[in-house]
Amino acid sequence: MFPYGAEYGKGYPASVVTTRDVLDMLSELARLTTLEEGSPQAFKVRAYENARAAIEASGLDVTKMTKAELMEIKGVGGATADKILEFVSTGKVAKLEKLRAEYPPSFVELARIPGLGPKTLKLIRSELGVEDLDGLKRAIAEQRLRTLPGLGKTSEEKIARAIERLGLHGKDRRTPIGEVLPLADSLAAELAELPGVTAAVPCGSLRRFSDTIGDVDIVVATTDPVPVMDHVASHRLATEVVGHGDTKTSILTRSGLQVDVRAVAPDQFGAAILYFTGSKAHNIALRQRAIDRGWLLNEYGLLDGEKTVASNTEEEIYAALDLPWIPPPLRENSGEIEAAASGELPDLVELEDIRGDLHYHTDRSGDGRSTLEEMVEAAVARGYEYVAITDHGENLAINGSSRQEMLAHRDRIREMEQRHGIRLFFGCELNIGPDGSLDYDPEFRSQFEFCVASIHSHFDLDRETQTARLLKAMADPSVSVIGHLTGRYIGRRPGVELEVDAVLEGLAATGVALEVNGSLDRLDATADVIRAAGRAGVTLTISTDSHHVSDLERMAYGVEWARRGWAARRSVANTMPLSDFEEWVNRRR
Ligand code: DGT
Ligand code: CA
Ligand code: CA
Ligand code: ZN
Repeated sequence: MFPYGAEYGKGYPASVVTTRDVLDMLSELARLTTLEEGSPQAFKVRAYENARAAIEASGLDVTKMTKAELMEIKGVGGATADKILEFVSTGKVAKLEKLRAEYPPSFVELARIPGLGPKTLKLIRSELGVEDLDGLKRAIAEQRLRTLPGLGKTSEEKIARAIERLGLHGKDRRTPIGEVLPLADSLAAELAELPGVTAAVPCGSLRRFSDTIGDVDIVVATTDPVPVMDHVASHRLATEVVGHGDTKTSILTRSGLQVDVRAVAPDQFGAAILYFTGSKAHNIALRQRAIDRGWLLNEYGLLDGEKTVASNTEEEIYAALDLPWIPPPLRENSGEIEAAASGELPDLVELEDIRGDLHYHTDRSGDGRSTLEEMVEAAVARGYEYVAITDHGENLAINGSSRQEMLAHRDRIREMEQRHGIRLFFGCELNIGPDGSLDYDPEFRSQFEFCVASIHSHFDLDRETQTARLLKAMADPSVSVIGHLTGRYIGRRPGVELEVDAVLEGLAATGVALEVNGSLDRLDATADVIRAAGRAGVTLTISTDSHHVSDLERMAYGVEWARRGWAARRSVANTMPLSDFEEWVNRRR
């Protein structure tokens, strides 16, 4: 059902540590270590993150390796190897347990708020006794934050605004999809392996590919529900069992995320996943269509009195209601049922349509972690016809490249193009300055064959200035696409404010494309903006912003997100065959 998922956790007995668990452990270790102050910590964080990425990219099972074997994986150091060994043999890592005790999830959550670095967090904790969001809100309401050294009225107000804009609401907080998807996919894959189970699918907002998730809803088709329920209730992810029944079990994970698992009979699976995928508004509208036909629609089936009209698959239920199957990302009752009824659903883009990636870094960028050759080989392995290599321009001081470095890079790119038989566009990710200016100069920029232009700083400028900034950048003839439109990080950084209509008008007029960024942390532009872009006739690109070979799989997320924005196949530039794509790129130059 999901385009992704197959690569995620293969399923594992609850008592045995898998490579996926090791990856999760390293992520958590990195995340919690960030909260510790000081530069050696930053070094450690990077070591954990690099090790995690290297292990994931290697595809190796690290649970049966010796220390020497672990350290043979490029990117895994001795200290990290020790932690992996400790985890595999005991199921725990002492260092992580210590960090968990020091930083409970309700405190960790505060680190998402811009302006609250480790130092400030430590201070508000020790001086004001702030332990969670509610405590922080209270301290702000009482104007106590501004009394601390290094803080003031301005930073207090800024933090208050960030809390509001991020929609952090304590108990009913929503979790960014990137923190939920791997866990839900791997749990579903695990349940699918249990005896009697024929299918297990994450439904709810996750299947609709919402960018934030309230809770996880997994539906399991099985002839034997009790072992499934017991398995979930005793799962190592569960820190609390909220409910444990014959057909429904709910647990809380350590971070406070609720997971509901429901078991249904295989012949009612279609009706159940339809119901639990929602959205509620979509369900209500569908139910009305059933009522109009004298029927009833619920989680057990489409019913005509005692008789079942359809229940096995979603397709059968939609068909009985005179509708084609509606893809889950569209199910928000925002016109999809009417469009489906009149045969006007968009011809949505699919993963198989994608012929190349257009936002792609190598270790030429300071934050890139795979070499050019590794990145090119990975693109070839995915069957791409073309890739735009877009390392950062010189203005991003730490990550950027000088003119000489870029020209040398171009030679290497040409060489790789020859060696690997794939069209490589010599490109750049230009940084958009606060006034809309770009890296290098017009003449130097004209040497690039494909440029993404993106905002990487000055997120607080007012709406008018931000809009003017983007309009100026897109007017430059070297620019083919605006990257990650607002610069948001889901749940962490709200992104710039824009006059969206003016920006879309500008894109349509200049022929510059709008990027759909497949990084689960970004998913930028938002789905509403993507949909509006379609109406305005703006061309899209779907890209991964890869910094490592393991990032290429984000293309599936980018496509799913574009579908949530109703993106039609023909509106996406990187579905074009190479010759058409070259023509499209050169139109502006
Ligand atoms: P979330 O968890 O807030 O991110 O959003 P959802 O959509 O996953 O919502 P959730 O978990 O409350 O419920 C999952 C699905 O179950 C929802 O999308 C539709 C269905 N559902 C839940 N409550 C109702 C209801 O009262 N009426 C109808 N028709 N459907 C419901
Ligand atoms: Ca849910
Ligand atoms: Ca739920
Ligand atoms: Zn980038």
